[in-house]
Amino acid sequence: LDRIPHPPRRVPLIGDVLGSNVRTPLQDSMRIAAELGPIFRRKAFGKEIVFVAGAELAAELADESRFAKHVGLGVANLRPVAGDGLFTAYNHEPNWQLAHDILAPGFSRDAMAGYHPLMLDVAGQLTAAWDASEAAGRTVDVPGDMTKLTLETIARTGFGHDFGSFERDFDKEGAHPFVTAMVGALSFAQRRNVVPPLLSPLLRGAERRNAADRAYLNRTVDEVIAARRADGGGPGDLLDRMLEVAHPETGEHLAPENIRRQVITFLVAGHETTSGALSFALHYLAQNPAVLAKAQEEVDRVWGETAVPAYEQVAKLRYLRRVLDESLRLWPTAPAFAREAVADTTLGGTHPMRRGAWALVLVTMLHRDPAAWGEDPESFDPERFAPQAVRGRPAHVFKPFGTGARACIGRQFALHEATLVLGLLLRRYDLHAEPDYRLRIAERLTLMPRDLRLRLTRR
Ligand code: MNH
Repeated sequence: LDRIPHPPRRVPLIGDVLGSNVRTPLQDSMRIAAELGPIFRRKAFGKEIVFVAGAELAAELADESRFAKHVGLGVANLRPVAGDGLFTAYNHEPNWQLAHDILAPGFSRDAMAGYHPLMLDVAGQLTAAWDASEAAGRTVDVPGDMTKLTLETIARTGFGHDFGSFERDFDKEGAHPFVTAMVGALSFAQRRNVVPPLLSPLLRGAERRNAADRAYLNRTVDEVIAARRADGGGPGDLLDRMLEVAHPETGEHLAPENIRRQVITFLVAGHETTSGALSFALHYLAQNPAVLAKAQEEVDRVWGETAVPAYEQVAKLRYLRRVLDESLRLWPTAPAFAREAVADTTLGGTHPMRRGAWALVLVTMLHRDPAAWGEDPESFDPERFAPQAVRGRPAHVFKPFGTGARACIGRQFALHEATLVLGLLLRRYDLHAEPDYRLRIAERLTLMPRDLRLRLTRR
């Protein structure tokens, strides 16, 4: 550990907290990475965390024969909410493999084609709301509306549940209580990481709120399951799989308590990150008129006169997909993941790691390593994802969906949903940034462009 650099001013007991802010732990780590290089450590309140920011070391950590997902930090703090659900399960917990094998077919091509009409319905609610804002000359709240869209999409496609997000009057009623409870539980988990144990009595009020949030999440999920059971089954969606499908080899079923955990897991994991990805992409489109024009030209050409794009027409928006990838490169909305050694090993030939020792991959910095991305990694350029550019790059340098066996199960779902929605929006509107907007990043467990509003005009 001694050979790994750390910030210069360490304070006894509290550690490297000078110049850091509880609201921006990720952006603080990015600044430190820029100074200290591809591997460094930060100490906060007795916990020492090793960060990997460079492409070469990150590629080693992606080697599944030597490393695996580590459930720690923010992920472990979600266990009270998500238990042994897919995202928060320890590698050794039997429910991970069981649920993975039962649910993976729910993300096959066929399954996705089945979700497509429901995704279109939700997108239609978004454009109806945006048409009204456009007609009234109002700007739109991008992260707020994208969160409504992605929550409705996963709830309806996965579980046949309608939260009615678009029918709510946000100014009068606020966000949907499920969203409020979820954001509350996520922020609480985040805060847990940065508040020292000595100060944790100060969290008592927050802990009570957190317990109430968790109870609300559980109650909502139990209602959704009860409704499905009362209907005697649904359209073969994720919830049907959870309730009915047996493991193809062992014949085992998911237990009721585990189903509750999985539903919460999918409602949370299935919407926050996609909402951020859509929001960042819309920001970059509005800031780069040439990119916007090119993407609009593609949608007009590829979709042509088709009023309603078919499932197969979405993946044909190749350029728009590059826009999305480039947004996820600069702001991967799940900005870090942890990897642990499966046996004693040496990282980068110099850093010995015992079995179980772990490091955090700082994906935002991996995605800015000049060795992989060139000398101007901060610039937004979708051409970085043109096929010949991708072929010229080493493996394991683009990891917005994590890596290995525990990588994102919802990747194709998110990419289909986001590309579809961006295509529909660009076909319909020109996007105009607010003149004085400067991108600022809001950090929860996921990233969002803070206070992003756009003005629309119908094309
Ligand atoms: Mn998703 C795991 C990013 C959309 C469901 N997701 C992961 C991981 C990353 C990630 C990174 C790995 C975390 C780790 O190693 O600790 N996910 C994203 C991003 C988007 C996204 C950037 C959108 C953009 N995820 C989705 C969607 C769903 C989903 C949509 C569901 C419909 N993700 C999951 C689940 C896991 C996961 C479930 C855990 C998989 C496992 O461990 O088996």
